[in-house]
Order: sequence, then structure tokens, then C-alpha cells
Amino acid sequence: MKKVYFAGSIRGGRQDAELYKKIIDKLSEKHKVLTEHIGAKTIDEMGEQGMTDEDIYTRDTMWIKEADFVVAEVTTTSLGVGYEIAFAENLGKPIYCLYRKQNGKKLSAMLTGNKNLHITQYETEAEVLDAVSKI
Ligand code: 6K6
Repeated sequence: MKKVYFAGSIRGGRQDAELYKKIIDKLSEKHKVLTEHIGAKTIDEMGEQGMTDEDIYTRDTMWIKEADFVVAEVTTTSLGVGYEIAFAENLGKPIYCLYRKQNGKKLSAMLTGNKNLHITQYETEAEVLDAVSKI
């Protein structure tokens, strides 16, 4: 069973939190997801009780080092997710990015222009979950 670091927006906005949960559940059918809290309904931008931002940074970067690969849902723009992608890339980890196509919006060229990333652009939930089941 491989270890996967799932990244999704927290302070960048929680509008896709329910989708993150479904992606995490799908990944969990085959892999060990280190970051199950990203899909939790109770998470908000205030953070986990008892954890400082420094604790979060230390734990999350440790988990990225430990992970076999990273899956990042990148539809909601998030500085933290962008940082995690670059951090994982520097460690040579395989990175799968999932982006929902929207009218008038385009994913950052810093992702689409990076040949090291495996990017899936999807439209429906069924489509993204099917793509995730193949990772
Ligand atoms: C509450 C409940 C669980 O965690 C919290 C507190 N906040 C964070 N906890 C864990 N990871 C975090 C937290 N805030 C940001 N991150 C990491 O950055 C996650 O791994 C996300 O992939 C990413 C989100 O970054 P922002 O910039 O959208 O917050």
C-alpha cells in the first residue's frame, strides 16, 4: 500500500471540501492517505485546536517527505497547495494535479507549464473520481 499526500485548499477557501472528501475516500480504496483531515467538514481556516502554524508546517512537510506521491486538487487557488507542490517536486515525488475546468478561468502557467506534473483537467465529479481510481 503506497502512502499518498493529498493537498487541497484550506485558507484559500473551503468551497470544494466535500469533493476533497470524496477524492480522499477513492484514494483510500488503494492507498494510505496521510492527510485525511483535508476533507473534514469541521476544518475551517482557524485551524486544529492545539496546533500552531509552525506545528502544521513541520508535520505537513514531514508527511510530504514520507509520501510516495502527491495528489493535489488545484481548482481553488491556495498558496499552501502551490507551496506543497513545489516542495514535493524538489524531492522528486510524482505529483498528480486535478483541476476542474471553468468558464473564463485558467490554471496557473506555473503548473500547466511544468512537464514534471501529471495534470488532469476534468468537468464532472464522476470524471475526477474515475481519474483518481487510476492513480
Ligand atoms: C485544521 C484541521 C486540520 O488542520 C487544520 C489546520 N490547518 C492545517 N492543517 C493541516 N494542513 C494544513 C493546514 N493549513 C494548511 N495546510 C496544508 O496546506 C494542507 O496540507 C493543504 O494541502 C494546504 C492548504 O493551504 P492553504 O494556504 O489553502 O491553507
